[in-house]
Amino acid sequence: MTDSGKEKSASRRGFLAAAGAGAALAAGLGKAGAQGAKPDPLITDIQDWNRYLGDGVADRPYGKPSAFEKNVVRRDVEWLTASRQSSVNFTPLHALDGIITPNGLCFERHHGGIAEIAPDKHRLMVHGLVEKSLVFSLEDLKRFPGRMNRVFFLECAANSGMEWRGAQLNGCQFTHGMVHNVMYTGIPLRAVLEEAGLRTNAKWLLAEGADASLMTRSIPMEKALKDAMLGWGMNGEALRPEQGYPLRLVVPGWEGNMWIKWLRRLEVGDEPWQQREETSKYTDLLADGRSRRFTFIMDAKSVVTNPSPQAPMLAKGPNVLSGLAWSGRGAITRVDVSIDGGKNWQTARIDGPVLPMSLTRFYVDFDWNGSDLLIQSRAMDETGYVQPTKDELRKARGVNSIYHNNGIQTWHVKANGETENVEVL
Ligand SMILES: Nc1nc2c(c(=O)[nH]1)N[C@H]1C(S)=C(S)[C@@H](COP(=O)(O)O)O[C@H]1N2
Ligand SMILES: [Mo]
Repeated sequence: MTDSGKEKSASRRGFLAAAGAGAALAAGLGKAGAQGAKPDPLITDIQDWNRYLGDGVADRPYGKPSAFEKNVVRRDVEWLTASRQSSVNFTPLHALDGIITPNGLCFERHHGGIAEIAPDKHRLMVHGLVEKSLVFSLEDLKRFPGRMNRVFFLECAANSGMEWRGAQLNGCQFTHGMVHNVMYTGIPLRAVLEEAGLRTNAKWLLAEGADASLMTRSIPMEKALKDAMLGWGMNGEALRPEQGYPLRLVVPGWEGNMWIKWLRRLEVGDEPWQQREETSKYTDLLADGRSRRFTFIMDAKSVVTNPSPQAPMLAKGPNVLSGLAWSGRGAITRVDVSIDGGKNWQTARIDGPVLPMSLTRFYVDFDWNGSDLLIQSRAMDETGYVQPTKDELRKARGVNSIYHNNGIQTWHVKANGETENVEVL
């Protein structure tokens, strides 16, 4: 990206030559390898794993990542994870690729800790403005027709919330890691509502969790009937306890708080309930003291995950810039990347499935000549919405809020490869 096309193809050849020197050398192709230095000769010696038998299948009934991946974990920020009354950790976005978040790495946000629920003791009640109140077991729900599998992102409205007043946390795990993207298995929420029979004045739905926080949110009936799901599966297996086992509400494209975990009750009503989580919390206080009401949809957003503060640039020459884009209004249509703080932009290459309301992966293959970079990405979605700058957002909303910060992120790559969270003024 910084070099001419001629230089680019020359050094690309150099890299391929080094990589072709032997499969056993591949592991040594870190920092030095990409620059063409000789790999450590010891790596070509016969190793223990080549000499001794490994574990058998009985040793690992449920597989775990390699011990060498032990740093790829959810992390929290000490001052943000005060207690079990309110806790949050973050997805290690900088260490992942593709669009699916592995189940054990999905960020968690709990308002009363993790409920450990025996599935045979769990029930879902549907009542209120319905023809007949119903109570379902999990097995009842699994017998409903119309089972479906859908990939959706879930983003907490507070994601990037610490960045409203300026660059704050050093790592995309912390600035953008309150998002995950998995394939849900379940049934349309519509199916159980229709089974109960909606009365004509049924306009809103209250969803309640079975955890200690009794999390409750009001959801417009229109959304509930359109694409919301009752989900029990996550990437092919049961939901994890952290994600609401055995049943959670899936509200595609809408703020994470509405995706009630450990879902136990659905009440049908004719107006919103004005619960704590939709009045004093999860509303955006504007500069003039008024609040935006019901900011349900997560607007288009993107972030460069590599390089980023926890994944700095390791070598000059060929590099793969990578990132994620998503929109609560539909599919991502384009992502632009800048390396000069937003003066010039180029369109990134999108790879992998492009699904509505799902994380979407983008890449820019480029050569780094060792100069300072100010890296940004800008997402566009199928409604024509363009991700704004942080200053544009501040002009419209002030800096009181912590929610719905989808402004453009800047990473400063220094000559030594170190990468920092900054803002371009
Ligand atoms: N029952 C219940 N549902 C809940 C919560 C909770 O604390 N209890 N937290 C909400 C919030 S604020 C978010 S952002 C998402 C987080 O989902 P996750 O833990 O799967 O990432 O769940 C939502 N659903
Ligand atoms: Mo949240």
